[in-house]
Amino acid sequence: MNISRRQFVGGTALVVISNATLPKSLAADQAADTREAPLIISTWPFGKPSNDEALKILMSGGSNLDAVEKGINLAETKAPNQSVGLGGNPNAAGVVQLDACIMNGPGHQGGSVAGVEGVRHPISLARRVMEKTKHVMLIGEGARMFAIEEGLETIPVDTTVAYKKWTKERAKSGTAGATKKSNSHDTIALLVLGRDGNIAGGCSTSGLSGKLPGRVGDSPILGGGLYVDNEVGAAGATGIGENVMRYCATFRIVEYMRQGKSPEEACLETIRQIVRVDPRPISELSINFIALDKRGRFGAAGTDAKFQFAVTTAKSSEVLKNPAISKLPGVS
Ligand code: SD4
Repeated sequence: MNISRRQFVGGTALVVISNATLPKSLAADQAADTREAPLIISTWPFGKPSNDEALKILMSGGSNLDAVEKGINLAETKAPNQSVGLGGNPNAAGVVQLDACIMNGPGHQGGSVAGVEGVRHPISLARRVMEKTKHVMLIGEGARMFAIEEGLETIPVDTTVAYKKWTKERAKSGTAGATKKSNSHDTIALLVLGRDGNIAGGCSTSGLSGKLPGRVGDSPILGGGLYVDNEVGAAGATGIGENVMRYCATFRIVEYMRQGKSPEEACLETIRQIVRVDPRPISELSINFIALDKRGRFGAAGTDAKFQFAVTTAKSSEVLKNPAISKLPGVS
């Protein structure tokens, strides 16, 4: 990506920094044709504390997978967002159903859980599926039972804070459900290029608010919300899952990088392709991507002007604005 023209955001306040004052570390990372690792990128400003946690894990000798899991665990517990973990948005029936997946570059391993209720850390559950079963994906009650078997933290579904909040809101507004336009969506996708040159990634969400019970989005789908290929790079997604998973969008991004495109250009080209084919106007697609490659380059692009992502290296940790918005047709 053309880092020299990017706008940076610090904390919650928006700060536009001139070219001359861009953080040298990130600019240098991007200019170098050699790998700068570790490199961690994630979706949204609330990804930054997760990146920082992941970096801490890596620096203290943890594995790339540990960094992904523990980083995302933080968002699942603490982040000031409404759509990761049990504090996330409930479905149309007022129940929080969580989706997550994880991939490890070496061995091309993947694990995933979908529509799981009452499990504090779905990313940890996805990792257990990957490491402890012969399967890739568990859903619903089966996934919950496996979480209990594995000793992961679970809570009774109908006593979640979110459930109470949701029912209160529903009483106030009269309606809440899948027929109403979703009003909020945030998901953490977090990608790690480790010092060993290997890549890992994860994605965790409660999905779109007011989704139909049983609806599964892109976030637990390998090639949808997340894709890792250890030969090339990795990509993650946030936005309206239906508009991501129909196109295997993160898989496409990685394949574009395999063909030589930079991470940003790979994200952009994937969006352009979707925009060409999809009957929806670009302003309604809500598809946002992050990517990194094996060389230590990163990039992002999205159709949402408000999309932001966090980038962390040993030298700096930043929240960046959607850098490519102006490079897409018809986006304002
Ligand atoms: C989903 N992609 O369930 C997720 C939601 C999301 O920002 O990313 N929101 O469709």
